[in-house]
Amino acid sequence: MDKKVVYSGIQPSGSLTIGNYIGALSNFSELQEEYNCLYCIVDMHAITMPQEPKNLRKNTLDILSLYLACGLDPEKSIIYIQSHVPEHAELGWVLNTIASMGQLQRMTQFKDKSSKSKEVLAGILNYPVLMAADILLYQSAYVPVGEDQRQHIELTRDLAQKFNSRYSDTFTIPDIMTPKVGARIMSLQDPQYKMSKSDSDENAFILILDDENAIRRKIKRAVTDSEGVIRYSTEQPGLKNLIDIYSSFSKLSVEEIVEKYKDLGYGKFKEDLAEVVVERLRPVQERFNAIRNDKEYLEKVYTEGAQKASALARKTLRKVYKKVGFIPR
Ligand code: AQP
Repeated sequence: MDKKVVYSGIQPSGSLTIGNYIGALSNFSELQEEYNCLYCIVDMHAITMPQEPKNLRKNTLDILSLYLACGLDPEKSIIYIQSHVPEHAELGWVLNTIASMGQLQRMTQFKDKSSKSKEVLAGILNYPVLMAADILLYQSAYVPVGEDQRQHIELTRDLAQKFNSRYSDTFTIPDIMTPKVGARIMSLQDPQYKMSKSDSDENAFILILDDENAIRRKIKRAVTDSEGVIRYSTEQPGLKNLIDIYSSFSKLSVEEIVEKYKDLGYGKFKEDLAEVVVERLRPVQERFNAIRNDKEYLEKVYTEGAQKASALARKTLRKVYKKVGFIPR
């Protein structure tokens, strides 16, 4: 029997944070054995916020290199760049014709991002429809993403069900797949907001590619509280977030971490946490450095990836076009 399909993507809208790593990227490689996986670099999503073209190109190849550095294997998974597969935009258009404005305007990400921009662009509103197209094109069963994407996966399911009931069964209804710990890593400076790569305060996030000194400095400066006691509680959101990061980056459970540090101060806890993060990221950074300058290899990976993805995407799109009544060429 064919394996089920897993689909995920990351926007090249900046350098990746440990939030992106813990919530999504670090879970990708182990899924390769059990599922047919597609991992995309979603550059068409990235341009829904202004991007410097030179940076977009650099970030796209950085993420591709990070995918490979984190153990994604182009022999096992399809690794590609979204704009290389035009079927995403084509299915996105069809889905836009069944998506309701009200539902799109209720999306938290739309509300957050549009409240921060002077001009509200249509791309931000339509972002989740394109994301639904990404997922549905490949008949995906599971989508490994962080908790912040739950609402978008719900919308994807709604659009798939709407299309299936209007035109007969076409799309697999996907499920979200989130990690048990670390599905929502928060800002180190203001733990009521999620850690985001586009945060203007660089102390709010740790980048996967940050050097050792930066990692230690940012953890030292991370906001905690004046309680001075190591507990895992919503009343100490800064500390709770740091415990989540510790647990995700080590083999220790939240309970084991609390037990280990309960009589030690925040200083010792932060020092050890920094060590754990540095050591966990070191091999990823080393592999990244070895891959990033091999332009020929990167080009081979994304070219072959796009060919494989396109063949699968065409199959679904052909069905969709036929069902809505378009005349085949
Ligand atoms: N703070 C987070 N905790 C856990 N998971 C997270 N993800 C993002 N932030 C966190 C997950 O990372 C994957 C890729 O995200 P994305 O780049 O496609 O978009 P995003 O969710 O909008 O991420 P950012 O970092 O906040 O980007 P910007 O600042 O450009 O908007 C997704 O699986 C996401 O859940």
